[in-house]
Amino acid sequence: MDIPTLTGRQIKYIRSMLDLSQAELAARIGVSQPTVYRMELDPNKAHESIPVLKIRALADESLIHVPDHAAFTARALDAGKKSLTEFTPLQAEPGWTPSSWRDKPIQQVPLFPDPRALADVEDRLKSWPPLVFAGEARALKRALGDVAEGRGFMLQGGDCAESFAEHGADNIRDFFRVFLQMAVVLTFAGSQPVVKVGRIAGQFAKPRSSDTETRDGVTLPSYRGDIINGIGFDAASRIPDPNRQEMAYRQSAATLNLLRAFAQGGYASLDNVHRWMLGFVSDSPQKNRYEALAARISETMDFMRAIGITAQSHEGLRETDLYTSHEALLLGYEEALTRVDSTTGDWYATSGHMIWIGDRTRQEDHAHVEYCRGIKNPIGLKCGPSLDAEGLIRLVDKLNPENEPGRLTLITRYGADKVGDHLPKLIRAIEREGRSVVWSCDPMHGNTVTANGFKTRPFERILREVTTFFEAHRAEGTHPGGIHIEMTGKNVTECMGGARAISAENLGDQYDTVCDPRLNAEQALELAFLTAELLKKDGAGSEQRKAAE
Ligand SMILES: [Co+2]
Repeated sequence: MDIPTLTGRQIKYIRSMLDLSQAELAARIGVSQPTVYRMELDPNKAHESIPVLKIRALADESLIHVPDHAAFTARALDAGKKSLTEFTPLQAEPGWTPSSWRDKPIQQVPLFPDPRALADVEDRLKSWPPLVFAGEARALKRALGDVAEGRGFMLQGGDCAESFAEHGADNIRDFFRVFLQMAVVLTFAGSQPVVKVGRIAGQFAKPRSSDTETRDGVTLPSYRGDIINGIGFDAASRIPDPNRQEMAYRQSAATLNLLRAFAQGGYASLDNVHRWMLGFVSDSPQKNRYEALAARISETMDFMRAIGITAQSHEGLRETDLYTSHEALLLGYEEALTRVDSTTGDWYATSGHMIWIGDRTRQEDHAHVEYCRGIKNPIGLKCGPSLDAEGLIRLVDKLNPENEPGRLTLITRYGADKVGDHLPKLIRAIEREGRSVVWSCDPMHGNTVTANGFKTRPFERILREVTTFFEAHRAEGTHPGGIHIEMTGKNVTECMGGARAISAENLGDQYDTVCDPRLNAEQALELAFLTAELLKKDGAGSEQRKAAE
């Protein structure tokens, strides 16, 4: 008897005809998903094994005719290389599943030495409770829908990357306090409702420009964030360890628990607006400014109390909504936490309320876009200088085909010198096509320079990018909907400038970040005041426009 063989390409063909993910096919033939992944890896390699017999049997059962391997190749040779990608149904769009990204090309994947250990961790995570709930993600999408329509402002911020070492109650409290102060400044000085989204409780994975790092002739895998490997420059730290995903999950759960308590347990009550300043450096340049604003808020609260509206009787004065977000980079982890919402039957990422796609992983036919198109959470898309208007519209088609307000936030990150050239083109394309998006400005990632041996960001450039972002939107008649910043509640010296004028020489004083330089508490608050002024001007501008119409 002839032993049947199948090539990687034939196996993928059969699987796409059966409309199964790699994990689903694996379950049908009694092997692990990595086994199927490996069989499909080389399209030209022939396999003969019990699993292959079973795949054959599945194809026969479903009356699937499997073309000879040579037929695929001949067709491809016939029509040139390009037609191979058009040769259905190999590349046909099968239905989305939480694992359908595994069939796509992917960037920024760590190489786990033991795929079985990785699969075991992912299986365990699948049985663990969701970190956030679908209803909360929908509430955030509604709030962002208002921002997309010009009502409100989104404040998104937190660490570049969270770390296992910095996980402490003080860090979380300090972040929350400064974030709340910023929100209050934007709400009262900018006269806008503010949607608060932390870059927290899940922001652990980092894209890198190189897979390896070499020091003194030693080459090791690059540090990719605490969820993947350790920052120490030794082999034991740098080899990707799947068990770190469980640590990241547990740290996210603990962080979220404390944030929920702060947001709803009374700390966030506007009655405490003065107390949030406690612990802030007493000679801070922002102190007087903030105290003056806090005094105005207290006066307003006194007035409201006099007419019977108190923090005790009104939830909105007593509690706040704080949402979580992170870059959805490590898709195996995201997949394991993707759950069906029992009330709607839709799939949601439950690793955070909002997730975003990074500038390095936004290729429209690749894995990260594939994963994000199928979940219903609000999604962010980082837009850098390499994204042109046509490419953006194709991505918007994929990620928000129903044009749902609040579904998609475009987070632009150009650098102070480039934003004025690039942003208007994207705004015009979105306006011309009538797409609903939230426009947010990331003034951090395009403004990184090196000074005195440190990676840093000049505050002046950060502010200039935000200002130009507002001006571009004012010129196009669109709504500057938010800012996305890297910040900490601590008094670090990582970004230069600000009212206290941190110099290149000061950078070494307290340079703590495990990744990119962050705004410290004073700089973050200063940015909030300056942004509030821009918002106020913008609000006045749009009223004048309306009056003129
Ligand atoms: Co960063």
